[in-house]
Amino acid sequence: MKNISFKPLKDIKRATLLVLFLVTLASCSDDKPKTKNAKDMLITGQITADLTAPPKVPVPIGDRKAKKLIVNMEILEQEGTMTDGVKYIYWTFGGSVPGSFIRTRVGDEVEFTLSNHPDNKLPHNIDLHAVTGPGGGAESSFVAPGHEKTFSFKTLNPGLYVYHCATAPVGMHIANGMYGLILVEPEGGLPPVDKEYYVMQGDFYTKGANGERGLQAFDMQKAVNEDADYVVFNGKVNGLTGDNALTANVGETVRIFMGNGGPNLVSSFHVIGEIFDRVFVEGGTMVNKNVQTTLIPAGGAAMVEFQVDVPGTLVLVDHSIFRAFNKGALGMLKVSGEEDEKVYSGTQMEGIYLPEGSGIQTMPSTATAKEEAPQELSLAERLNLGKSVYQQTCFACHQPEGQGIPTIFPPLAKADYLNADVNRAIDVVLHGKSGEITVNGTKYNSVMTKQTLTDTEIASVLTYVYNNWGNSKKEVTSAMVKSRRNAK
Ligand code: HEC
Ligand SMILES: [Cu+2]
Repeated sequence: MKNISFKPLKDIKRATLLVLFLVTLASCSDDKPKTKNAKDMLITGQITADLTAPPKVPVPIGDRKAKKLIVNMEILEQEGTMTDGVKYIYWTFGGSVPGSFIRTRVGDEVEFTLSNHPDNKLPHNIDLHAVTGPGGGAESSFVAPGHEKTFSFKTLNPGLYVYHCATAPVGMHIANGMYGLILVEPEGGLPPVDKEYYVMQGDFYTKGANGERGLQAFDMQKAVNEDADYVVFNGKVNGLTGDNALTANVGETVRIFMGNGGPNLVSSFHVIGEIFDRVFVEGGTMVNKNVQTTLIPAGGAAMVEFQVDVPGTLVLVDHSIFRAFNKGALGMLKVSGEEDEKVYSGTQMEGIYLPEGSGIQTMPSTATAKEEAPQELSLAERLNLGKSVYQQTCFACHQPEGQGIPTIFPPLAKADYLNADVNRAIDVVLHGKSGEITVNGTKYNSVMTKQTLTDTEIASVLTYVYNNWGNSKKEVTSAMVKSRRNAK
């Protein structure tokens, strides 16, 4: 079974021969999917690997011969931004999360030098899933701050592999961002495409809840409980949106080298508005076609390829969908070019895929609920009714204790905006609110939809809000709401 190439079949005779061959192959039990003789493949010369930070990847290997490939990687522990106002100390391979992309071919002899920057606090190492050998290199690469370690390995199996730190506590090192991808191209290289990108999902666990400001420490207990505060692409919320969005032109074929560092969660990787033409399942050799969502295990990867046919914004998500809209697992691929009404004729929308509440929400133009003659309730009655109104409507955005979600939903607890002007607060609930406002020193530029509530309900909910969470204890009556409603 040497040098078989699958050329288009020209006649029945060849087809019969092929069937016979396949039957023989299937019965050949010791067949290994390894590239033949990768172990003995000759090395011609030496080059230094060009490493890239995500979402970039190094240039394709093409048909270059197997070589000695020098890889120099430096570990850096550094502060970065998880999301607006939230900082995190990331531990990185090469200064990025995920770490630098390594591109090799089968038969390469990789000489890997791992250095641990002198300013770092901890020892680290690397376990490359592309290595055949105990620990994937972990033992040989264990390195203290200010030192470096070198080890060599031969790439035997083509595929897309995860690498990660494996220093105890292993989960913590991975949770802090210590993972990346190494691609081992098959003999002759991968089929050429127009655009290649590097994306990795990861889950993060912080002492504070999602969005809580300041420098957030790693939370071991939440990590053990697999209760992630952030699930993100390329190390942070909005790592692939806005200026960081991926790009392509209509007609181009895009290949995403998609990995999942975990440490805990598996990814149901999906691109809203596309179908994967080809998926190299689990980063291996098997190709599946016409796939909507592909599962990427923690510590696993896949190569997905698709041609983009129409302009617009495609949205990358983990289809465990709360992770996408509430924890950050959302990225964008902006496709420019000519419309093709044959393929898609709908309207283009992208804002709706921003975090919940800050995206496009139209202000309903229907009138708010009416009541014949607003009744005036006692303070106790208003507090009671107000609490239930709050728990049915307001709390979804402003949160159970009025604490809000930084930069998305302003707080109502100890809120200077609320306490400064009661009529303005009534107007917000009556008519909704959009545009920039500053609450307790933080800017919000979002949309609160008009609330469909009666005057009595509005009076009650505002009285409840004013009389809780350190607010000014004002009372709002139905008559006050009524006069604002009629004020125009
Ligand atoms: C769909 C989410 C949502 C719901 C539900 C909601 N709000 Fe808001 N609210 C917002 C957003 C967003 C803003 C800021 C609007 C802006 O940026 O201009 C806001 C602003 C406010 C403000 C002014 C800013 C502040 O923090 O003082 C008040 C008061 C307020 N909301 C009260 C309420 C009350 C009371 C309810 C329930 C009856 C409610 N909201 C329901 C999203 C919501
Ligand atoms: Cu480490």
